[in-house]
Amino acid sequence: MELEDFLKTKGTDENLTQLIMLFSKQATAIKAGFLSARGAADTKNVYGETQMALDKRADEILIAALKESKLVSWIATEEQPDIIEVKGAVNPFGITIDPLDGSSLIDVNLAVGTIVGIYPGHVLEPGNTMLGALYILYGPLTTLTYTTTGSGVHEFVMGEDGNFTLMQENLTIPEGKLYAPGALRKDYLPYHKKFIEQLESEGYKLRFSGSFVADVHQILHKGGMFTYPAFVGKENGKLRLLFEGTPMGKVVTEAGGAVSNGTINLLDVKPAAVSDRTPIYIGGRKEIALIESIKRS
Ligand code: P6P
Repeated sequence: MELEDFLKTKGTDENLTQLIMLFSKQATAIKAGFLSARGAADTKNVYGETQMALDKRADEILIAALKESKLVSWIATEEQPDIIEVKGAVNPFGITIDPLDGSSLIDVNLAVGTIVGIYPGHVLEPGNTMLGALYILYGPLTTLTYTTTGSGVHEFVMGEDGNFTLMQENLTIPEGKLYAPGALRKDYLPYHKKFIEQLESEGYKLRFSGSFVADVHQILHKGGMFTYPAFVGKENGKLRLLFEGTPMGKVVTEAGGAVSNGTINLLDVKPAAVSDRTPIYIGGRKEIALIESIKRS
C-alpha cells in the first residue's frame, strides 16, 4: 500500500496527511545532492559546527517546500539561527527539522537522515505535546518512518518512482542487546560509566555509526539503547533536544520504548531555546529504567 493511501486508511488528519506527504516528496531532491554537493561548506551553524554543503542544500529544499505549501506556521531547523514564521499559513503547526543528521558520514558512504517533529503550534513546547514525528533514512534503502500520536509507528520504502510503499506496520521495539554509546569513555561521568559497565556485563553488543538517526533506527528494530550522555565539561551533552532527542524520542516512545535525559522523560522537558542540547538515552523501557535508577542512587 502506498503512503498516502495508508494515511487515509488510518483516518489520519487531512492536514497531517498533506504534511507527511510533502516531506516524502522531498527525499528524491535531497538524495540528488549526495553526488554533487559533498564536502564542507564555508560556513558554520549556530553550534559552531562546520556546515556540510548537503546540510545547507537539504535545509533550503525543505524550507522552500514548507513555505510554498503554507501548511505550517513555524519552521525551526538545526541549520537556521532563528525560528521562521510562515505568513498566511493555513495551519498553526510548528515543525522542527534536522535536515541531514550525520551528513559528514556521506563522504564515507554511511546512512544519514532527515528528522522531523510536528507540533500543534509553536515548537518551544515539550515533546509530549507533539502531533507526530517522522524520519527519512538514506541508506541502502531510502525509508520513511512516521508516527502520529496514538496511531502506531509505520515504515515505508521508496521505490524507483520516488513513491513510498508500506514495509512494516505497527512497529514495536523488541527486547535486544545492542548499545550505541556516544562520547569518549575517558569523559564518562561516574553514573554513566556504571550504567555502560552494567550493560557490558550483561553481554550488550556495541553498534555505533556516528549517525544518530541510523543508530536509533537500528535500536528501534533490534532493541537495546542509544545514548549520547552528559560528559566531563558538557553537562548538556552534544545532541539537540528539539532536532534530535524529541522527534526520535516520540517515534521510539510510540513504538513502546522510552527516551530520557537520564533523570526524566525527555518528552516532558520544555525547551528554553531552539539551540538547547540534552543528554539522550533512547531505546527499550528496561534500559531507560536502569539508567534513571542508577542516576538516582
Ligand atoms: P561523535 C552527527 O554529527 C551527530 O550529531 C549525531 O548524528 C551522532 O550521533 C553524533 O553527532 C556523533 O558524535 O562525537 O561520535 O562524532
